[in-house]
Amino acid sequence: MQAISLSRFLIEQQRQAQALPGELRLLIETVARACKTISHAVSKGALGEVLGSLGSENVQGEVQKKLDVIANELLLDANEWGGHLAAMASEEMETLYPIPNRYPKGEYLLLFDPIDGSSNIDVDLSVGTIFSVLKAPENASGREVTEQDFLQAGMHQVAAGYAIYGPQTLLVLTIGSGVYEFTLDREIGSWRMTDGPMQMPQGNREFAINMARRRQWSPQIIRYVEERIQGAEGPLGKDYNMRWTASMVADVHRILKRGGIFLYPKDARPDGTARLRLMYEANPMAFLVEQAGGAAIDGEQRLMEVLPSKLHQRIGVILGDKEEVTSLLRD
Ligand code: AFP
Repeated sequence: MQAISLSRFLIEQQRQAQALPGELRLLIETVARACKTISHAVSKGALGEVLGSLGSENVQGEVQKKLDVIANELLLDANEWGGHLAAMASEEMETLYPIPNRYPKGEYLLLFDPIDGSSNIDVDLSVGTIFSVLKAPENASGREVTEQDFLQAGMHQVAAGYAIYGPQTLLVLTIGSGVYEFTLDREIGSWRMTDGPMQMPQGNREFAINMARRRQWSPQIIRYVEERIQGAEGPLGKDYNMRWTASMVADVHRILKRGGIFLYPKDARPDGTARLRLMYEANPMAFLVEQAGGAAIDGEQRLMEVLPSKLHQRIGVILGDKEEVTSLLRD
């Protein structure tokens, strides 16, 4: 039987026990459609004059790649008129993006990292788009949406997902009842379900961490990694493998498909800086990983219980194999 389309999947989810309100279905279809356009832009590379940097910096103080801005604009343009959103927020924009008054407003908040893994764009490695959906607070209707309305713990997400622009273009998403993967059929421009409900294989001895940052790690992380590098001769008596793609979407997708653990811990120094962003990187990935049977912590607590204090807040991220992640909480 031919793989079912994203539209059919969403309509069937909507029909089952009202698991999917119509406005949320429209939101997901709109984001999925924008990701098709982003995939097309990414795949053009130098021929589409989309590589390289703009010379500007985003709110994170990071050099903006042309595709960061192109993808950001595509997501804003695709979503602002549909009537399903109260506002949007993006890694590439300092403040929230209110829905223009000329368009109807809805009850959802959409947050996204338009291109995650930007440093990989110019060398043709996988990049992706990460998105998270929250409901706007009840009292937000009829007033201007504020940044405070976005500052909800990850457990309140109603949907999350990513597109990964690699050898295939995939969309992986959850609406709280399992994780489903769709592959873009470029011949007809349709997302077709190719996996799901996904359950992350447990016990795969593969860890993902940027080893060059070892001097910033806490003793707990140093011990965790050293024991795995010692392999069969070490205290664990088993060999481990390591991967690091510098694209969270690619690392998380590999973990969802074959297991393992991803670590980007916060620095152990007193200022405790971290790299990854809570609202539109850590939280959506934590939702997906938990829905696929894994675990996600910030180093001390469950990621999806962290109450955000700022829209672009950074946080330590350790996620994947439930046993591997919870072993860090025990140490
Ligand atoms: P960019 O989007 O700036 O390339 O950052 C990607 C990322 O946020 C995440 O996708 C990676 O896991 C992580 O940063 C890579 O960080 P390092 O460059 O320090 O390895």
